[in-house]
Amino acid sequence: MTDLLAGPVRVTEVDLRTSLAGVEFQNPVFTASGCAAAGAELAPFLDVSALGGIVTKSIMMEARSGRATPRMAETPSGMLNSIGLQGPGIDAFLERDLPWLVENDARAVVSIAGGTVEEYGRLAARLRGREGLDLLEVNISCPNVEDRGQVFACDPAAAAAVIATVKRAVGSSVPIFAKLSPDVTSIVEVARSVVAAGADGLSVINTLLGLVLDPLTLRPMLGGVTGGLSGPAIRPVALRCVWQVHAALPDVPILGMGGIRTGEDALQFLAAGATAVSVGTATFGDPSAPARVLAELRRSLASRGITRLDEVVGLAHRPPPQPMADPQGPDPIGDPDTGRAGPLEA
Ligand code: RRO
Repeated sequence: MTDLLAGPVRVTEVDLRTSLAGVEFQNPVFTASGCAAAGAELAPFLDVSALGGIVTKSIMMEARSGRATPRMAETPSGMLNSIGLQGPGIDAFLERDLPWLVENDARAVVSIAGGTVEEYGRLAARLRGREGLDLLEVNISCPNVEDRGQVFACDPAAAAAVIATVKRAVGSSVPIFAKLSPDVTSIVEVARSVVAAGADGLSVINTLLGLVLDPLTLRPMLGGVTGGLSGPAIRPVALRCVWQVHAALPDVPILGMGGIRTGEDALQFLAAGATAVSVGTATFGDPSAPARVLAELRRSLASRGITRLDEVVGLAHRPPPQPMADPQGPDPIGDPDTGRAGPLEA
């Protein structure tokens, strides 16, 4: 067994390959949806083919200009965004963006978003069987226009309806990951509901709904009033969600995200139960962040003597290693492996 906490530092070759619902990726570091459009913007800063994959900005049926500006506001250790699903629409995406990813040897995780269950179904049908589509991420953090703008991801039944429809549309052609919102009482309840409806994996988590006021006018900073909070400020929330979902559904692969900025952050998400991670907000300050996080993660695993990624996935749920045997004599409270009593119990 690998002792993660003690022992001399060994430098090891690390096998970083990971598998998400049966699809193998060369490593577990992906971009996060919404932080790098469809990947081309990152190409001047990193090799897109060297990452685990590129997760695209959520695409809708039609082109959209998004919400009123301003669309971003800084917060302590994070930021708020209210982009409003700006995007080119599925036709342009299929004609230009997906082929670009294929031509550049990037693995593509395509994120889709809809205002109705039916729109999700139509998007999924357009993507079925497309060359280069490795995974489908279903962003259910969208207002349901048929239900007073109630966010799909905040209602287990509505979330399940989206996933069941997408599943019917793609069949077994591509695994689907449901992207969950932390803005719920029980993220495990939503996770169970979407998995029962056919989700092959879960992306955990989307941003948290927040508000920033302009300190001078005391009015909302963002044109869209509220926005999604991301960055290191949400990392403990995201880590808690990954932990809870993995504890409840240990066989369901998780793409973990929320404030990951370093290889050590990524390692924590893997230990909490993620099979891969997405780097999002960190990319705005440092467009090479996903590549740096990957390099740091590799070093961090090697320095712990870990040779395969699956040694660390879910590790935080296992009991910590027992202290080394005391060379001075028997442990006074007994041997935890044999159960044999020590002197205090004898
Ligand atoms: O476009 C957005 O404003 C947006 C989306 Br679709 C999302 O899923 N999460 C987010 O923080 N912003």
